[in-house]
Amino acid sequence: MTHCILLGAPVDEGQRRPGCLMGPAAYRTAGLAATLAALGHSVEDRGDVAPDPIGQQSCANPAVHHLPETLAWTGALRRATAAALPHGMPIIMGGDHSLALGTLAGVADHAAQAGRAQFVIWLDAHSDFHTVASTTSGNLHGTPMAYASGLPGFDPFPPFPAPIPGENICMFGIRSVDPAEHAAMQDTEITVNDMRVLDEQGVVAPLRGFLDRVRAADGLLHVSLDVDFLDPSIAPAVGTTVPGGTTFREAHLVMELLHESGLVTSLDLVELNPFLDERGRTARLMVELVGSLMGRKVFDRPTRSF
Ligand code: 4U7
Ligand code: MN
Ligand code: MN
Ligand code: MN
Repeated sequence: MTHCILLGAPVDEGQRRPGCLMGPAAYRTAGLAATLAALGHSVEDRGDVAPDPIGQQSCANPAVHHLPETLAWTGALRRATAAALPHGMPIIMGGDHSLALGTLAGVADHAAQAGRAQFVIWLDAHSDFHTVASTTSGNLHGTPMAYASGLPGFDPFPPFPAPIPGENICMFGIRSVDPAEHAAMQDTEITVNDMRVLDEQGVVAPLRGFLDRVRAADGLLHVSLDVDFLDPSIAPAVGTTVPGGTTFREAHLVMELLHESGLVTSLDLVELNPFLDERGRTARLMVELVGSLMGRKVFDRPTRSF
C-alpha cells in the first residue's frame, strides 16, 4: 500500500482561460481522497501550496505573460514535491500544466538526493516543448518538458537541476505539436507515442517497452496527466481541446498497466478547468483514472453497469 500525499496547486497563470485554480477543490469534491482510501492506501492532504513572493522578473519574449507568478509557483512546488517524495507518493492536484515546471524540478532534486534516475511519462495532446523564448502564445503551460530537458531559452528560470535525458522521457497521446517544438524535439531521444502510434499499436506494447527501461534502471517514474490526453467527448473540462484523443478504455488501460508495473512514484493531475465541466464529469473521470492507477480493477469499478 502507498502513502499518498495530496498537494493542491491552484495554478491558473500558465494559460488564458480562468478556472484551473478551482481544480484542487474539484478533485477534493469528486472524492479523490476517499477513492484512494477505499483502495487501502493511506492519504495525507497537505492542502494547497502557496506560491513564493512574486518578483519583478521579465524576459525578452513579449508574448510571455505571468512570468513572475509562474516563477513563484515553480519555486514553491519544487520544494513541496521534493519534500513529499521521501515520505510517500505526491499527487499534485492542478492547476494548469505550468505547475510541472516545479514538480519536475522537485522530483529531480529528490532523484539526485536518492542517487536514482528520473523518468517521465507525459500523457498529453501536446508535447509542451516550447521554451520561454520560443512560445508564440506566451502560455507557459506549454513549456515544462523543454525545461526538464535542459533546453536553453529559459532565462530567468533557474537552470533545471539535472536535465532528464530524452531516453528517459515517453510522451503518449500527442496530436498537437507546434513547428518550434517539433524542431527542438528532433535533437532529442524522446519517445513520442503520438495518436498515430496508439491507433496502430494500441497502448500496451509502447508502454511496456518504456516501463521495462524504467525497471532496469531502478528509476523514479513521474506521471504527468493532462486532461486533454483524453478525447474531449469524454473530458470536456479543459481549455485546450484537441479532437482525436484517447478513449475511456485506452486511458484506463494505461493507468492499469502503470499500476501493475509498481514503478510510479509521483503524479501530476493538470489542466482540469471545473468552470468548463458538465456536472463534474471530467473531475470524476480523472478521479476514476487515479483509482485505476492506484490499483482498482475493471471488475470492481463501481461505475460499471449491466
Ligand atoms: B498544455 C500550444 F500553440 N502549443 O504553446 C501553445 F498549440 O499544457 C498549446 O499541454 C500548449 O495544455 C498546450 O500555446 C499546453 C498551442
Ligand atoms: Mn500539457
Ligand atoms: Mn495539453
Ligand atoms: Mn491545456
